[in-house]
Amino acid sequence: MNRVLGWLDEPIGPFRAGAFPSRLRSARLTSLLGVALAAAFGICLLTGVLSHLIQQPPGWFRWPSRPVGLYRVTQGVHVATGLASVPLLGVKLWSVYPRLFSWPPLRGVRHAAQRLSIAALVAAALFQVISGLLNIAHWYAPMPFFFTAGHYWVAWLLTGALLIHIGVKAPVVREALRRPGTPDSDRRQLLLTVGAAAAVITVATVGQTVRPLAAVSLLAPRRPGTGPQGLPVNRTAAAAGVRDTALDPDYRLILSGPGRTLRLSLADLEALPQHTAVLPIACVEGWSATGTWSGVRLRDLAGLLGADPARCEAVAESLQAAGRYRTSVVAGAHLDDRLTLVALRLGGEPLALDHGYPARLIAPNRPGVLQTKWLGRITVRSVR
Ligand SMILES: Nc1nc2c(c(=O)[nH]1)N[C@H]1C(S)=C(S)[C@@H](COP(=O)(O)O)O[C@H]1N2
Ligand SMILES: [Mo]
Repeated sequence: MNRVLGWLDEPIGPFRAGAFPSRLRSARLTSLLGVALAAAFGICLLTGVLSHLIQQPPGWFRWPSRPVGLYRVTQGVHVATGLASVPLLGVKLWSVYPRLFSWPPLRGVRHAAQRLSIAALVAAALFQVISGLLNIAHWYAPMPFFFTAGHYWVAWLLTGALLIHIGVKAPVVREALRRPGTPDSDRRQLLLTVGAAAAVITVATVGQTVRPLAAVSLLAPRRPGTGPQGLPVNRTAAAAGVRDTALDPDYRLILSGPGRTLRLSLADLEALPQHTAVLPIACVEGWSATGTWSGVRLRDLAGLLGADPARCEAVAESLQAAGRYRTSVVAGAHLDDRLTLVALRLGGEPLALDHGYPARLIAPNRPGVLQTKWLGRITVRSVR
C-alpha cells in the first residue's frame, strides 16, 4: 500500500516523524495527565448530568429545594472542572502528539478500530470544552445547533470513548505509575506549569460565583455585582420582547387552578402577605449572585386557588411570547417551600425591568434558567 501511494511514504511538515520533539515526553507523564484529566472529566460529567436531570426531569427524578445553594455549588464545580481540563487536555494531546500521527495511519482492522476510538475521544473532548466555553461567552454563532442538546449528547459519546480508552490503557498507566519516576526537574516544572495554568483559569472565572474573587475574574463575562440592582442580567426585557407587556398598567398575573382562575394586579399582589428570601440566581453558565428578594409565597398563591401545594406542581409562564426559557415547572418540593416566591422586589426596590418586573419566580436550589422572569400566568395542577 505504501508502495502504491508512494508520496505518502514521507509525511511532511507537522506530520513527519519527530516533529515537535521533546525529551520531556514519557509514559509516566502521559499517565499522570491522563489520570488528572479522567478525574476532571468524571466530575464534570456527573455534575453535568445532574444539571440536565434537574432541567428536564424524568418521572423518577426528584430534586430537593434544600440546601438552597446546592445547585450553585454543583454547577460551579461543573464549569470549573470543564475549564481546568482545557490546559490538561492541551498538554495531554501534546504529550502523545508523535503517536497521533504515527505512520502509516492504519495497520489493520484492530489498529484502525483503536485509532477510530481515539479520534472520537479527541473530537468529543474538544467539542465539549469548546462548546462549553462558547456558551459561557454567549457566543452562539459558531454553534449551528442547540447548545444544551449538543453538549448533552456528545457527553455520552465522550463517556463511551473515554471508558474504552481507560479500559485499553489501564494496564499501561498502572505500569507507568508503579515504577518510580526518574527525578527530573524539567518534567516537574512542566506539571507545575499545567497545574498553575488550570489554577489561574479557575481563579479567573470562579469569581463569577465567589464574590471575593470577582476582582480577578478576568475571564468571566458576567460578574456578581454588575447589572441593575447589583445583579447580572442574562436576557434583557428588550431582547425578550416584553417591554410593552411588562410595563402595561393593566398588567394582571393570571393564576389558574383546578377549580378557579384569578387575575391579580400588581397592587393585588402587593396587598398579599409579603416575605423575604435571600437566594442566588445560579446560571448554568457558572455565574451566580445572591439577591434579597421579596414578594408573595408561591404556596400562598396555590392556597388562594384552594390547592394543596404538597400535592401539586405549578407551571410558570412568562409574558415572553417565544423563547426557550419562557416557561418552567415548579415541582412539589419547591412549590411547597416557604422560600419560593413570586418576587416583586429585589433589595427592597421594585424589580428592575430586566430582572423580571413586575413579577418573577425565585426558588431555592434551582438553576437560573428555571427562575422565570416577567410572569404572566401560573397554573397549579395536582399530581399523583
Ligand atoms: N422569561 C424568561 N425568564 C428567564 C430567562 C429568559 O430568557 N426568559 N432567562 C433565565 C436565565 S438563563 C437566568 S440565568 C436568569 C437570570 O436572571 P437575571 O437576568 O434576573 O439575573 O433568568 C432566567 N429567567
Ligand atoms: Mo442562565
